[in-house]
Amino acid sequence: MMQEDYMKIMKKLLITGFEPFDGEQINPSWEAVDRLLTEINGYELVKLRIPVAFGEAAAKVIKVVDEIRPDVILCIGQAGGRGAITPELVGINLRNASIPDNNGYQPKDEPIVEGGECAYFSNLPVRKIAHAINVAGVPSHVSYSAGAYVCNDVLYTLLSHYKNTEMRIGFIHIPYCAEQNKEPSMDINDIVKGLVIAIENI
Ligand code: PCA
Repeated sequence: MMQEDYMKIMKKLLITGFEPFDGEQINPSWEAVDRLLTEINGYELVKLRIPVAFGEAAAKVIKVVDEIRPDVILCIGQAGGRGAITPELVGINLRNASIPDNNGYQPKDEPIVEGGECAYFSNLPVRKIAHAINVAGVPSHVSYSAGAYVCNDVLYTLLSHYKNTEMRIGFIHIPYCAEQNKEPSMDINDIVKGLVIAIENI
């Protein structure tokens, strides 16, 4: 009985990471999500691995949101070339891919939602999150562009889909991890540490 009461007051956070893409064997976003404890800052974490596929990735998130009704959705993705953990401020209504997604689809200058708003801001406190991660010694700053590939597709689609709800939605890009032998990279433990701090500050 007590256990049930306790479970009822736990808030739920759906956290997603991506499958590998672009010839990589791993995606550090999923590696980091997989390593997180399942309870942080009063949130029960539900972890979901999503495909690097336009449309499909966001649809999978929405399906699980409908099932589990989380309070927060936090999506994580790899941003090769970045050296810091970067909470994204904005999702834009644009698909433009320099490489095909994992279904072989490579859109060029297409809207995500035909006739939709140009952009939506994340409603997570991205500055507070970036600051807190930095203070803990892990490089972090706010990003003003999640790109126009699948990560932005997921962020924009979720912000658009839940725009008139209480749903809190954020996206954090992370660097390559050391195992991928690409630069710049970040130790997976620092990536995990950064994500924990992010969850502590949402
Ligand atoms: N990064 C890509 C998609 C999947 C991922 O991890 C992006 O930044 O769009």
